[in-house]
Amino acid sequence: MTKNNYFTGMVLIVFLYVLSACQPENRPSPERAKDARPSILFIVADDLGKDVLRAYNPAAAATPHLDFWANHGRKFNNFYVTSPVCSPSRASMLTGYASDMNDVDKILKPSLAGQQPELASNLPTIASTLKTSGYVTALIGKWHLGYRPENHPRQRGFDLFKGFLAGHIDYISHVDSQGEFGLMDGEEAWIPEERKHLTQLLTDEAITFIQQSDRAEPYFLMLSYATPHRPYLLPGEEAIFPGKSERDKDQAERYTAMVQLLDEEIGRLQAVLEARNENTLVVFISDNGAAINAPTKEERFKGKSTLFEGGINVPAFLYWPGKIAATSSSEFFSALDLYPTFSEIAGAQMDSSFVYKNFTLTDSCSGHEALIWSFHGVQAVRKGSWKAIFIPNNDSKITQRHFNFTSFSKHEELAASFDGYYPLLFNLAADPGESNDVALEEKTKLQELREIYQNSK
Ligand SMILES: [Ca+2]
Repeated sequence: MTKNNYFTGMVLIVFLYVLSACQPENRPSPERAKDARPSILFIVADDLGKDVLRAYNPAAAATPHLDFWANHGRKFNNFYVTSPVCSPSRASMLTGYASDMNDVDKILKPSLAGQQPELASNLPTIASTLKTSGYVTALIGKWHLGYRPENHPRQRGFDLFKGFLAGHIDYISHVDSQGEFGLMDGEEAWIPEERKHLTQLLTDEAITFIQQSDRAEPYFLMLSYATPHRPYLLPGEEAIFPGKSERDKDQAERYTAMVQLLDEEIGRLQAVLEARNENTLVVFISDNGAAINAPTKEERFKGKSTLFEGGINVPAFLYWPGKIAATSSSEFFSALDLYPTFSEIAGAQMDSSFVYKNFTLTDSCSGHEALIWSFHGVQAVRKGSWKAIFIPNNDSKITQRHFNFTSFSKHEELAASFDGYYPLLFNLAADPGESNDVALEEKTKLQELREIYQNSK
């Protein structure tokens, strides 16, 4: 077992260790009539940070449509994804297993198609589980969990797929970074009747899908936007792919404009859902934190691809009128809780070996007692207000990213006590931005968090 495998192998075990004893209330039983079950609209944004939504940051530009769902549903203030980048995070969302089990611990690049481990073939996805349970399932938008034919979305539980396999395509030309046209309808090329901005095109498809549903069977629609992932392009602008370089100027402003575009498109969806007035659960999350938007360079580099809060603590909310009251939770929840949540709501039969089946996001229970992460050898633990990050002593890009552009010191004097890792420690109650490393002052607390990690073996 390689060192990386060794550490990612602990992730699942630790989630087991920290699992809270939540008692579900009023769960639907599998015997319910099919048409009584809600349809599920699962929307995933790409690289969307919390700070650009007014619902999380009063100083942000207004995002009225997303804020409506957040403020009229269950808003999570500490919802964590399992990874600070796209593919591993999405693999966990769909399977309920961390990367040690789902096999995806790195970004799946189209340039390495067929050469990297893809989504584990032995695991059901939420789509296949709900499909077996009688749901009509669809993925509209980004996949990013494999390029092999056996890992095509239609082979992993989705009745319908209209979208793209890569991490991102040009919003205007719909060509990926390799110069290949990216849009697919099932296994075929998807040539839209009208060339639109990708965000608008995906919304159009989602609306068509929802309007064509006849309610004889509920649906599970994963609407997987690329927005606001780079390249930052707005409707009416010229394409970048193929052949051109991304614009360097005004990246933060352009990112914010992409968020505004996403919010407008959410507004279109909301109008359709409201008009149909059906029993529909909406779940909205981001796959990881922001890549660029931050007022300072240091904060910017504490986002995507790092285990700082900016990389893994994401916007997340459930909206289910008449079922879930407007509440806000600061307990710890995880993207691993999505699979059991959707399965419970659908009354679907989960795999008998699935370990999180008594824990769902709609229950009025406390969250996880603690959470851990492992990403490219960097490890993190959160318990209560404390968060520790253990950074290996190597020169990898990910490792260095945790020190580059930040003011943190490598605690050489502590490394011997922490298996050679450089520790950082933050008290998030007093320091939510993780600016004040107190590893040297709080060695006992640091050791406690280290033991949570180690005891998970
Ligand atoms: Ca992402």
